[in-house]
This record gives sequence, C-alpha cells and structure tokens, in this order.
Amino acid sequence: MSLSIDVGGVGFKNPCLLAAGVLGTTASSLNRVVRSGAGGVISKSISLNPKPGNKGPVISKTSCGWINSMGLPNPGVDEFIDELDRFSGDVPIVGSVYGSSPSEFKEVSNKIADYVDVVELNLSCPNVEGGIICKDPDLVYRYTKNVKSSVNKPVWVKLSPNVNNISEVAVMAEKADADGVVAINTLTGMVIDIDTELPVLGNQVGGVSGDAIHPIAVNAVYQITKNIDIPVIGVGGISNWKTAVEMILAGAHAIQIGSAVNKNINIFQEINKGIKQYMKNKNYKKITEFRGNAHKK
Ligand code: RRO
Repeated sequence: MSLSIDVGGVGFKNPCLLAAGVLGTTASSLNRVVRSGAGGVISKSISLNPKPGNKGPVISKTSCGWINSMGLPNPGVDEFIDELDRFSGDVPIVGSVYGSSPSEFKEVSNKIADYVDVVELNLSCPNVEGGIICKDPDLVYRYTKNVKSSVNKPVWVKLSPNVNNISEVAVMAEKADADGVVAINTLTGMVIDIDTELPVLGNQVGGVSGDAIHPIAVNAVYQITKNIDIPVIGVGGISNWKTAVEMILAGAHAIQIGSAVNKNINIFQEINKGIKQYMKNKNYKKITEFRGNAHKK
C-alpha cells in the first residue's frame, strides 16, 4: 500500500501538505513541519516588499475554528529566498505568492520559482486592500496567464469561497493553463466581544478557518472537480483522517492542513496513519482508487 500521489507531475510521498499561512515564514518552522510527517509544505504568502501586517488583534479563536485578519505579514521575497536556502526538507516546497498587481505577481513568482517546486498564486486573500482578486473570474484568467507565460514551474491557483460560483472561477484558472487549483481560502466573517460590545479583530472582519468551513470546502472541491480536469488540492477544516478522506472522496488529489496545525504539529503523521488504516479496511492499494468516489453514486 502506498500513500504517494502525483499532482500534475509533482510527486509527494503522502497527500498531507501544510497549508499557506501557518509556520510558513521561516526555514526552521518549515523544516519542523517536514520532520512531523508532512508530504509537502506551502510557504506563507510572500509579496515583493516586506509587509508588517494589520493592527491587532489579528487572530481570535471561535467556537468552531479561527478567524484572522493577519494582513499578509511577510519578510518580502528577497529575504524569504535567503531563508529558503536553509530549507532542508526532502519534500516538495510550494511558494505562495501575493502581489498588488499582475506585474507584481509575475515579478515575485519569477524570483521565487528557482527555489520552489510549485508556485501557488494567492488570488483569494480576504485581508488586503483591493479585496479578493478571484471575485472577478476575468482577473483570475489574466493574473494566471501572465505568471504562466514566464514561470517555468507548475502554478497552482488558490481560490476563495467568497465568490458567486467557485467552479466558474476554477474553469478560468484551467483556461489560463494553471496546473492545479487549491480550494478553499478562508471565508469572510466577524466575531463580536459581548463585554466590549465591539468586533474582536482590529480590522473588524477576517477570514474564518477550521471546522466551520469544512463542509463548504468539501462542496467546493466536489463542484470544482466536476468542472475541470487539472488537479484540485482540498483545504478547509481538515482536522483528522476522516475529514481528509472525505476531501479525497470529493475529488482532491492532495489536502492541505492549516488551523489544525496550530494545535498539533503531529497531525500529518496522525492523518496519514488513519488514511492507511482506512485503505487497509477498504482493500485499497493507492489513493487514486478512492479519489473522487463520491461522484460515482
Ligand atoms: O495574511 C492574511 O491575512 C491571510 C491571507 Br494572505 C490569506 O490568504 N488568508 C487569510 O485568511 N489570511
């Protein structure tokens, strides 16, 4: 039995990848995640220039996950590339890229491409001025095509659930020659403190992650995989092997884990163990034998 997977020509020894945004700005934290059993890691989204992030509070726990308004804090691409020299993991590394314009996306992608195995375009950050890029499917086409025309590594496009029709947006990414679609980023929400009677986050609104968005993510992956042929990577509220298997049954080639890593860095090996047991019980030898099976009925 094997947990190994292929995502558009990039091989991973298991399907459990670290999602962008958690433990993803330093080589030492990324190395730690690899040692904890992740099959691959995605960096924090990196912009051209350093960004300090938003005014706090920028993160708060909710009854069903987390809400954040981090505002893309990151060291900027040049400093991050120096950091990547110290990445020693033996698994693929994915560089998440953010830009405030198509040309900035292209510049950051070109700079980072030599140091990573895949470039992930974050067209779905809810906490930046200018708003969520992928709300406009035409922009998804333009931004993706622009990066694809100059970057020599596979390009994944990360999408938001804050759109009218996520399948339609994914179709535009495929048309622009994306090599994979990542679904979903966080869902916009708010938490109010009943003592101060005010929104908890400095930014008032933020992106909801964790348990609250899991069924939304599963549906997004299910709908997208009905409509495109390139690989879909599922992310959103995966916290144990059952939620991981659910995402693969919906059609995901691989899964990414974010919020749950905050609580338990060993989650990658625990989920892999659970998936193996599931495969043994079902007599599956490869992940592809059950990927997308929820579409069959
Ligand atoms: O840093 C953030 O505020 C952030 C990003 Br870039 C993102 O893609 N998703 C999110 O929930 N927060």
